Formats: sequence, structure tokens, C-alpha cells
Amino acid sequence: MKALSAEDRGWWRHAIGYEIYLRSFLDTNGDGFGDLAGITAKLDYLKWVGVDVIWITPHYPTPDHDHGYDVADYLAVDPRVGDLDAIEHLIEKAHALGLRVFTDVVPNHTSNEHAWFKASVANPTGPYRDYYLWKDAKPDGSPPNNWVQHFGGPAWTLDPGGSGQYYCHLFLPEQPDLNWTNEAVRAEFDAILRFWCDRGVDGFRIDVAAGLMKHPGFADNPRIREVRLEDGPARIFNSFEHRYDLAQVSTVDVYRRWNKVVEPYDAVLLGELGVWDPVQFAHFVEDGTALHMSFALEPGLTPWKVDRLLDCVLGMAEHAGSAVAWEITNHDQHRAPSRLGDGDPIRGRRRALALTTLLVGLDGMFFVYQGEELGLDDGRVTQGGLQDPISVRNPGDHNDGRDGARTPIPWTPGARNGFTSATTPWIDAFDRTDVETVAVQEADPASHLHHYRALLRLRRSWPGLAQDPLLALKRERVDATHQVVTVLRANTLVVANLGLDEAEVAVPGGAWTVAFQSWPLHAPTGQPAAETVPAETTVVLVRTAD
Ligand code: TEU
Ligand code: CA
Repeated sequence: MKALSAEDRGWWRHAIGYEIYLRSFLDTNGDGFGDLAGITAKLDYLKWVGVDVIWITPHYPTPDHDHGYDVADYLAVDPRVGDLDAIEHLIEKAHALGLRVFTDVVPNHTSNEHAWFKASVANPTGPYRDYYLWKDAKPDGSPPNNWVQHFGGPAWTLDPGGSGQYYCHLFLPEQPDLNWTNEAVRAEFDAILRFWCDRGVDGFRIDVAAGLMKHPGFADNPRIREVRLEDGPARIFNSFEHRYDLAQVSTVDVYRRWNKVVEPYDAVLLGELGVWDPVQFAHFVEDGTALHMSFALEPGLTPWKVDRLLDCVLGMAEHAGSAVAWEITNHDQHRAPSRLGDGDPIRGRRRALALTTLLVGLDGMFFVYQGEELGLDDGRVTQGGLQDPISVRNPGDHNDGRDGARTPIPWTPGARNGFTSATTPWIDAFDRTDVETVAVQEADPASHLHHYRALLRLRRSWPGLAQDPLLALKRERVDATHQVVTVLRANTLVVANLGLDEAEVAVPGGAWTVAFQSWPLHAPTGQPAAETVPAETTVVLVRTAD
């Protein structure tokens, strides 16, 4: 895209993003695997839905132990999804439609099949040894410290080359962590970012953005609580305070450097920061000289505990403002209707829309996860069809597996929902019902899709909804059943009633009209604002006249 004017520089602060889980979006060549050409074919649809930018999950060659997040070559395209021409063609068509394209960059770790790691193992005195984090064993031969990896088990694996040293991995043993104190590693990533910017990429979603630097002492992490043997990997991981392995301030310097690398391209850095504390989060984004923005991941991991959800949303909004990228579902999380509905997907959908409407009314980017516009709950995978290493490698009935969010997009009614012509797609999921498909919802003006699209369009037709300065962001908590948040700007007022009873609304003077109501799906708009908002419902009011 051509150089941006000064006003356009911060375009992302009020944009709508859309996450594409590449392998499950659309398969165009019948191998059962979503591909770049599938995205290109659906750009018109995405434009119609009302998104401004797409983020594509990793497109690099990979042995697939963690579904693309184990990268074997950062400067190439996985032949299963296409080639360099396919990605350039996708970007060109997206730009012609006014859509921007973010790709995923995975800097915390590589695949164990990356040439750097192979060389690191093969030659302990060679130049690549220091690309990774090698430490000696303790005198008794055990790992250097008590760190655990996210997906179950220790964060250390013995050198397959037989040196007796361990290498560090915050994820699978097949995902060795890079050594970000090594200048050579930093230089490699400068070149990787430039390579993709030169191909027209508009920004990067940075995987595990909080993980890069480790505390130099590599000391044991403090334990916060005890766990039981049968606990899933997430609970075990969260039973430690990650004082030494995550969120080191020194990681911010890496992003200051990246910020300069991408500046000539006007490209944007979007972190995937597993940091819950808003003050710590703000360090990574605060003055726009490191990350431009980052995902706040907690609303996507929290069940319907309104107090907790609002603490997190308001804390992030207060400390990081328009540098927050909001989401309530991504490929690592349960789909919102499954997570929020206490077992009832319709209730879950209602709550998801109430929360979404509040977040769309705040400063910062909002990201839709593919299929969220259809109101999908978690997909169902056959017992033998489980793919996620979290499920496959950790027996038991913990709820940590991520396959439910990763099943294919249902495009049309019928076998395999139009996702693929293959009989065995990469993930063996049950087909969705007809009403869940894009084709059926497109044809029905009262569908979830049309409703959701109206919300996204509203942000565009009333730019003041996210662009005018925030006059007040207020939480009103009367008692356990009254949970109301109001977002006031010059000409818009968002009232989120996440409580169990209807709530009265104090509308400022002047005439206010309902521009959107999150529930029911066919809620009318255009009428004067009512004095109350129903339970678990958010309304967007706009000032129409004085
Ligand atoms: O997920 C990272 C991840 O698990 C973190 O968000 C974590 O919750 C946080 O750091 C708190 O510890 C990303 C990808 O989205 C996921 O699909 C990959 O499996 C993972 O990284 C490893 O690359
Ligand atoms: Ca394919």
C-alpha cells in the first residue's frame, strides 16, 4: 500500500480485524487442508462482512507438531497452503478491496526441524549453538530449573545430540526456544520482517510476544498453588508465578528494534501478550515505540463471571486504551457461545453479542475469529479425530484442548459443509447444521450473520463510535444482579447491561436513537432510546438531534 498520511497512521486503532485459521478456512484443491487460494476466493465475503484487516495464522513450512506454530523456515510458504505467488496474489487482491493483511510471526521458538536447531544440535561449538537456550543439567542430572511448558511437562529436554545439556522450550519439545540475547537471532528476525514487508504485508501478529527474553539467572519460578496429578496442563502452568520465564521488561527492547524495522513500511506490530496485569501490559505498548498494540486475551478465556470480565476489560481500557486489540474467541480458546452460556449455546450467543457490542464501542481494534459472525459454538471432533497436542499428549478429561475452535468453516449445507471436497479433511469434525452455514445465513436477513454485520457496519457509518474521544467510561454496580457499563462519546452512548435484571438508563439531554441492540437477533433499530435495557443486552445509542 502507498505511504500513509499522518492522519491515517493510526488507522488500526479503530479497525475491525478478522482472524483466519488458515487450515480450516477453505480448501480449494481437495487435499483437505485450507489454503491461501481459499482466502483469496473469500475476500469479497470478508469485505461484505465489514472487516478492515485479516490476520492469517502461520503459513510457513512446518512438521505440524503444533499446527503451524512450529516453523521450519520463516522465509517460505508451506506447499500445502500455496507458494509465494499465492500470498502475493492474495495481498494484491486484498489491497485492491481496501483490506489489509497481517501474517503471523513466531519468534519465541522455532521447529526442532528448523535448520538453525539442527545445526545447534549437530555442533555444540558452532555458530548456531547459541541460537537456542542450552543449560547444563543439575548435578543429579535433572533439568536446570522447575519451569514447565504450556502443554504439559517440563520446559527442558535433554540434548538429542548427547552433550548432556538441556534446551529450553516453553511449549512442546519440538518447539525449542530461541536465545534472544544473541545478536545474530535479532538480526535474523530483522531480515524476516523485511522480507514479508517487501511482499506487501501490512502488519504482524506476534506469537507468544511475552516470551522472548528470559531472566538471566534462570531461577525456579515461585509456586502459587498446589495441583493434583489429574489437572490439565493449563492449571499446572498457571500454578506457577511466571516471574522468570515470561514478560521480562527486556523483551520490550526487542520490539523497539522491530518498530524501527517496520516503520519505513508503515507496518503494524500486534502482540499476542499473555500478560493479564494491565500495568505490565501497558509497558509493551505505551508510547507506540515498541508494540503498536496487543491482544488482551483474558476476556477470551474467562467464563461468564461478569465481575471478572469487567475488571479485566475496564483495567485494560484504562491503562492501554486504543493500543488494546480486543477479542472474545481465537484459535486457542473455546468459542464464546460455548464458554459463556453455562451449557446453553443460545444464552451463550446472547452473552457473546452483549460483550462484543461493548468491546466494539471501546477504543482499540476488535478482532472477529472466523465463524464468530455465524454465532458458532465449539465444533465437535470425532474421538479418534483429536488433533491438538494438548489433548493428544495429556490423557484425562480436562477441558484444555483447542480443537473445538479449529473445526472448518461451514460454507454450505451438506457433506463437509463446502469446506473441502476431500473425504478426510485434516481434522475429522462433524458437519454443522444448515442454519449454521454462511450460505443459509447470507440468504436470511434475520440471521446472526446479518445482525453481526450490522454491528460492524455501524462502527464505520458512525465513525464517532470508536474515534471520538471517550468522555466517560463508567461502571455502575448496584448489586449482584445489576452490572452496567456505559461508554459515552460526543454523539454515541453504549450501554452494556450484563446483569440479570433489566437496567434503567440515564441518557444525557437531547434526542437519542437506538442504532443497535445486541439481542434479539432481529431487534429493531431507529426508534427513540428506551428508558431501560433488557438483561444481558447491550445497546448503542446515537444522538440524532438536539
Ligand atoms: O499461543 C500462546 C499461548 O498459549 C499463550 O497465549 C499463553 O496463553 C500465554 O503466553 C500465557 O502463558 C500461541 C498460539 O496462538 C498457539 O496456537 C500456539 O500453540 C502457541 O502460541 C505456541 O506457539
Ligand atoms: Ca488445500
